[in-house]
Amino acid sequence: MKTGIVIKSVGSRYRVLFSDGSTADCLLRGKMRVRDVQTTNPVAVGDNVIVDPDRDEKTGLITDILDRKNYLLRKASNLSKQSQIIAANLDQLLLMLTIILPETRIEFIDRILATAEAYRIPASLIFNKTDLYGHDETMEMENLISVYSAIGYYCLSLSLTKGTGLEEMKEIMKGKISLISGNSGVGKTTLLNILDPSLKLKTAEISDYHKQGKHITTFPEMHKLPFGGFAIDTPGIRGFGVVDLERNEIYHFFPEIFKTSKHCKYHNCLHLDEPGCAVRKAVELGEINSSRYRSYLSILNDENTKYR
Ligand SMILES: Nc1nc2c(ncn2[C@@H]2O[C@H](COP(=O)(O)OP(=O)(O)O)[C@@H](O)[C@H]2O)c(=O)[nH]1
Ligand SMILES: [Mg+2]
Ligand SMILES: [Zn+2]
Repeated sequence: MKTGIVIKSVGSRYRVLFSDGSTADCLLRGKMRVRDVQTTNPVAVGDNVIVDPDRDEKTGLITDILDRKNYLLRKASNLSKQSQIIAANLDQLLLMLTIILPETRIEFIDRILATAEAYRIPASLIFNKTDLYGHDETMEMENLISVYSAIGYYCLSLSLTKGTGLEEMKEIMKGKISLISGNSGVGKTTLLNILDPSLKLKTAEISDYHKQGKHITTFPEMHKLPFGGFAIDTPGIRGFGVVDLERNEIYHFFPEIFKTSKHCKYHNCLHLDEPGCAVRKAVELGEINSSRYRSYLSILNDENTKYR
């Protein structure tokens, strides 16, 4: 028996990396107890698994999954009740975004951050393509950096084309399992290729964005970084729904709203139009950013948000 970490799913097989650097493509043992029947994939990248290797050690059977520190889910499809585990045991989520080409919507940022909070995964904001920014874009980035750092999110600006910010980027990724998320076209794959030139992953031309289908079912792959740690790219994943939340729980995942909510008159305040709501007051006073509050309302009122 050996312990390893799942780095890729290949059909019904899972590629497992062992501490000596070797890998094996493994099937799940038929009788393996699967804890969560609501997911389409019982094993995901980042899972630590016990493997019973075959003779040649190139294949084997996964006989058990070790307890997960955390995991991220997305709904398998809009109609499905099932969800897919995107990845497990994440140390951090790095949300890559760009002010232009493409423009990243604030609500998209806040949805991803709230999801990370819900799954207790520390998140940082990585602003890429700064080489394309003029005065207005730079101002907008600085504004977002001040909003999000005040809440407690680490922010970094980057130009992968010029290489600025790259050393800081390596520093925060070193020795950790990082999920790189963000809209298509922001530079996620470019980053991985720079961190490990041997990967030679395919990057997309900007004109290709619209060609990307809505229901790409590719599974994420985990790449070992030459300086230690792993990075998971999320191709075709446009965002992850905030799944399995109570309606009155959403604001827990907006740290600054949660903090202020302790001063609301009613303990079950949803911060809509209840009397004595400290959150609304803080928004009026500019202590809570109004776009963050709008994102909160939008998640709360989104019929696609699945409530328990
Ligand atoms: N100008 C500029 N272009 C970049 C930068 N980083 C990536 N790109 C380009 O943006 C496009 C999309 O990058 P890609 O890595 O495929 O994005 P992904 O969809 O997030 O994986 C490619 O043409 C890259 O060459 C950057 O810092 N500046
Ligand atoms: Mg990509
Ligand atoms: Zn309130």
